[in-house]
Amino acid sequence: MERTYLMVKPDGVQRGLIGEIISRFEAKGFTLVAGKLTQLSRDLAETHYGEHKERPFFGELVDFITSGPVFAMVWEGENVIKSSRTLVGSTNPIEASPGTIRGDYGVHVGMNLIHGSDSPESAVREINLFFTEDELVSYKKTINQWI
Ligand code: DAT
Ligand code: MG
Repeated sequence: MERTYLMVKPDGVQRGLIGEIISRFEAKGFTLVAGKLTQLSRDLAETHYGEHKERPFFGELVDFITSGPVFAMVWEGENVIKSSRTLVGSTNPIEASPGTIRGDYGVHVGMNLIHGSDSPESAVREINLFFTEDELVSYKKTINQWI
């Protein structure tokens, strides 16, 4: 079954939106495989966002993502990578549709509440960056036959 890495960013944690965000993925029908509150080191943040190293906002992005605790998660389900990106919404909250997490709660592109892996390759890379194999819990939910 497909897995993805999702992370409530420091703004989402400060605003008390961890529960609301988890609820959306649970309600959609996905399965939580791992979760922890953690604060990123600069090193880990720079590795995680390595693809944006040359972008003008890179320094600001690393400052922000290390500025407070994040809630790191792994979720599982059919097409969960693409589907969770749809639930998250466009990068810039101004463009994110109402009903998406960024569309409902975000204002500023730098503080867009949540990260979600954008491809199967990034999902594997990011899951391994934040979690060890024994932190990932595999289990069956009987309700899944109805999803
Ligand atoms: P996403 O988080 O939707 O995958 P991304 O990978 O292009 O978006 O960028 C990573 C993060 O960097 C994004 O969530 C917020 C920040 N960011 C992107 N574009 C930005 C910009 N033009 N100015 C400031 N921050 C930006
Ligand atoms: Mg991205």
